[in-house]
Amino acid sequence: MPPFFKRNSRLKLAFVLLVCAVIVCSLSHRDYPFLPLDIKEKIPLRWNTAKWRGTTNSSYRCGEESETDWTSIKSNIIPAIELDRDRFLYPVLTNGPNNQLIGFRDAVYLAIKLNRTILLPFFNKHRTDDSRINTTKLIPASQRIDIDYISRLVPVMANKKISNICQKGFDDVYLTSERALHMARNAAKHVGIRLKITSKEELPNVFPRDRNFDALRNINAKEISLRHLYASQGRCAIYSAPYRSVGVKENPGALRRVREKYFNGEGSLKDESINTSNLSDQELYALITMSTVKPKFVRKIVDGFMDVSRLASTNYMSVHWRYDPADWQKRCVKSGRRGAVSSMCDSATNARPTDLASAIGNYSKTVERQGSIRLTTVYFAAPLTIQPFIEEVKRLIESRQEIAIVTQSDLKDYLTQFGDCDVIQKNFDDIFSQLEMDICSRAQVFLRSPSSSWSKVIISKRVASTTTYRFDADILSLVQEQIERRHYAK
Ligand SMILES: Nc1nc2c(ncn2[C@@H]2O[C@H](COP(=O)(O)OP(=O)(O)O)[C@@H](O)[C@H]2O)c(=O)[nH]1
Ligand SMILES: [Mg+2]
Repeated sequence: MPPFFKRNSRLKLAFVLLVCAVIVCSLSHRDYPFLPLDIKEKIPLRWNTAKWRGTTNSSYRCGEESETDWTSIKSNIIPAIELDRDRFLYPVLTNGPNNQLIGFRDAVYLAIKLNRTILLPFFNKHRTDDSRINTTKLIPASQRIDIDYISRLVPVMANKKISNICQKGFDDVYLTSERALHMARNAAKHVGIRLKITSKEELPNVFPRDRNFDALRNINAKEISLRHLYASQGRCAIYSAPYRSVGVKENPGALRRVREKYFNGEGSLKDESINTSNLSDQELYALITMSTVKPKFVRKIVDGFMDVSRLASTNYMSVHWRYDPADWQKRCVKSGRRGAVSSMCDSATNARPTDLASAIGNYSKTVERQGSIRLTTVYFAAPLTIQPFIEEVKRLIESRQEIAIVTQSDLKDYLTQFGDCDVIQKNFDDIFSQLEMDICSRAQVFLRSPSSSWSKVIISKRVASTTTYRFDADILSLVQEQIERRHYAK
């Protein structure tokens, strides 16, 4: 410190304050803390290492430190569709996990049409997920999709690269509705990247500018329309709240055509480049749907569970019952419900465990009669918030001794072997839901819950598979028949 400070304490204080002010200024210049980037892209399991505690069917173990192997992806995978690797799209996903997945697919579609590389986003835990409170709400992309699969289709960048790639800020904000601007601002804060401000209006560079724009209603999937709507050349664009926002969605015919032409028997893309001008918009969307599959660790855990529970060696029917009071049924208490929602609410709220047990038992007999498929077991999936309801259905089905039943209590037992696996414990509900989806999607018959994206994602997967599932049906209608029978029997 200069000698004259020793004599003058006021000057000394002023000097200290000045130094503090400089430090504060330089920190705030960073705009936002680099929060989620501290979350490592962990994948729970490792493969081809020691056998797990002597189990015979698996050669994997908990691998806290294992991360997406980007070096291997870069050196071994050439994407079927090449995109500009110098311009990027960062999707901001919204609502429940399967809405996010569909939103991610929309974002990949837009990225292809705009010739941009996808920066992998974070996904979010569902609002009923208890672990949001103790740990984090964020889920790295590698815990929701298989990064190898999407990398075979298009080039994608690791989330952590965003601080380098977009360090000067997001040039443009692509909106799906006016509400999405607020979400883009929040997401930008989270990843620590500012939205560039246009000089005159002090607003971010927003596309489209029409305040009444709503992508759900007025969008056209054609490339020319999308390029016109999101007409900007900036390096980094943030795409806020995609969900059914590109004017195209899964189509059964397109899924089948694409599977036959571009995928091999195991369901991975053939190793050849794809010229997108030879594809219809629906076929392109089908390619994306089939390239966004569950992560490998989810599939591996399910392989193990299927063996232990004997589902793998039986003909089983899976049932998804989505209608929990804690989440789905909330829409039923809103005033003014009409039409389809109203009648679904009536069935969902009146359904008793006996209705489900009878509906499941009767339908398995119908399948046997009409399709000569003897179903010996049911896998019954439902949100963790209605465990007592599930257990009651299980008890009733077991007491009738017509068909065996496996539920989440069996899956939970199986998962106790991963008790020391931190990633699984911290994201238990999220991973559990994905495991149940995978179990449901492999069944010989699937009874879906209408209005649920959880069910819808499974249906697309089944439509795209090499098997034709003739007996897939809607559980709510089957249950409604039982409610009516009960009513008229009074
Ligand atoms: N474990 C489990 N969770 C479920 C099931 N159905 C719904 N959930 C929970 O509810 C969420 C559903 O949210 P979302 O993916 O938006 O699907 P949607 O609300 O049905 O359209 C999931 O993420 C789970 O947390 C189920 O059958 N099993
Ligand atoms: Mg939802």
